[in-house]
Amino acid sequence: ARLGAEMRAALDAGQFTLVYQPIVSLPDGEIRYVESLVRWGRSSPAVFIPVAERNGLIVELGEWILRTACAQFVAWQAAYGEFAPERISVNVSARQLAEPGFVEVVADTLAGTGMAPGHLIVEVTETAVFGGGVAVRAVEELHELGVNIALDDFGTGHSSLGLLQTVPVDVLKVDKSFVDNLAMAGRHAVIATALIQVTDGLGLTAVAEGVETAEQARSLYELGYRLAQGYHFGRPVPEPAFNGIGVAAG
Ligand code: G
Ligand code: G
Ligand code: MN
Ligand code: NA
Repeated sequence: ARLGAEMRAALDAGQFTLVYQPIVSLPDGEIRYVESLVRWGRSSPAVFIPVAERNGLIVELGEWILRTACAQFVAWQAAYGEFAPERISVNVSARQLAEPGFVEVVADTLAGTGMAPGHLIVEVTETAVFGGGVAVRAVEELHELGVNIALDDFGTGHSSLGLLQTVPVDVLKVDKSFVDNLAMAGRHAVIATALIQVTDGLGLTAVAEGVETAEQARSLYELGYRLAQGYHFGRPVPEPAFNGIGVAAG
């Protein structure tokens, strides 16, 4: 309860910030998208986001995150032109998806910031949409608006390839756990290979997450991955360097 009250005060005092992590093309490492990630001092979002989900503050915090990310994206487009990212992604929790009026908030935010829906990616977890229901309807409505839908951490939650048939997914974010063990040419490499075949076959965009080494980037490229994210290419920062010069896959 104390953390909840502190978060309420922090939101009013403007103490939350966003950082942005590059999602780059392989093999050249040029920034294509950015993922927005919330920060609050030294506390981890892995701790405070679940608290905000339980006490309901995620709704207001989530609206602030969405508005801030969209406004930042539009400002980058104006400032960087062709070197600005093509898309920005925002993580959305199960609670937000289930909130009545969420889709309207997204539509109003896009209109208010002057951002075209196709530039936005909403990242949801498999678990959030697994049970169907209101969360899936919200995702369908967002997709109809022209917003891109990404399935985050794919392969770690309630993974089902059936989800790709019932939920309108545009981007599959292949979890770090598969990337970590690629070089061992074992199970993880087999799954990473299967997932790129599925995404290519379905016309989806695959993003490999948690790429930390040049060797992983090179292996992913050889498997057919064309987009990657991870510390090797850039950590989440307030302002990535949009200069068209990337960290090559090696
Ligand atoms: O940024 P970091 O890797 O520490 O994030 C830890 C967890 O918090 C991840 O699961 C991430 O998806 C989640 N997270 C980070 N930023 C946001 C956000 O803006 N909204 C939501 N709902 N979750 C976030
Ligand atoms: O759940 P989600 O994928 O949204 O969470 C993203 C989290 O992963 C963020 O907290 C981000 O800081 C973290 N992250 C991004 N790239 C890497 C990486 O290369 N290695 C590790 N360990 N974490 C990463
Ligand atoms: Mn994410
Ligand atoms: Na992820």
